[in-house]
Amino acid sequence: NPAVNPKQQVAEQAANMVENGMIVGLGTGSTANLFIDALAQRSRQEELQLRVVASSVISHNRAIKAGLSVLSINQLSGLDMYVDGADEVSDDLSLLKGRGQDLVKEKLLARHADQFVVLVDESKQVRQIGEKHPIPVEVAPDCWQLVQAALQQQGGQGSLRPNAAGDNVFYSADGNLVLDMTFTDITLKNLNQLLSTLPGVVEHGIFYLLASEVLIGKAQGVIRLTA
Ligand code: DER
Repeated sequence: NPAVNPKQQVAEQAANMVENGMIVGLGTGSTANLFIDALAQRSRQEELQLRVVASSVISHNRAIKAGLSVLSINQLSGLDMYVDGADEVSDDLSLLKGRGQDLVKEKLLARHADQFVVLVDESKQVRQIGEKHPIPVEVAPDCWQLVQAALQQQGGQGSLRPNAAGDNVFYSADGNLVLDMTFTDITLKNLNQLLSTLPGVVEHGIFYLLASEVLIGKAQGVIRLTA
């Protein structure tokens, strides 16, 4: 039904991919919220036996309110599926994430899930990751200048993310600072390698070849990209 909001369409399609008995990871953001609500509705209608685990407090609370059976991350040794939005998606299914504040748990659940399903509308499609937004680099608070200097040596430019009010720095859900950085003349593969191995970097927003599929909601329907 093309009249339905494209993000709602992909949320419902992802909810229909969930199998009875699964442990499902819940992302964070407006699209993840639509998925949580669609999954809860389907679970009620079909009396599914599901357990869910959230990447943020806000998604945890939304799932409880929706009547889903919620686990904590420390109870998990694995999960069947993780469903989340993204800020940018490229054709090879690499993603930019982390414009929110829950990047650490989002990537943790994405990496350890058997299946990582990404929900976007076409506004998130880019030819190259980093095209529309800086790369979030989440750093342990004391390390931000050393990390910034190391990234500047690699051609990076950027600064600490300010808070919403603009009168302080932004702190993530895990109490870290975030450097929003732009880079030129470096491949995504090499940038992922640099950011994944630099001491002081807790997490970063490049999800290099992590997604198993991406559902893109468009006016004329849903496009499904698979790895
Ligand atoms: O923080 C993130 O990485 C989220 O995926 C988020 O930025 C996407 O949010 P949206 O679904 O509200 O666009």
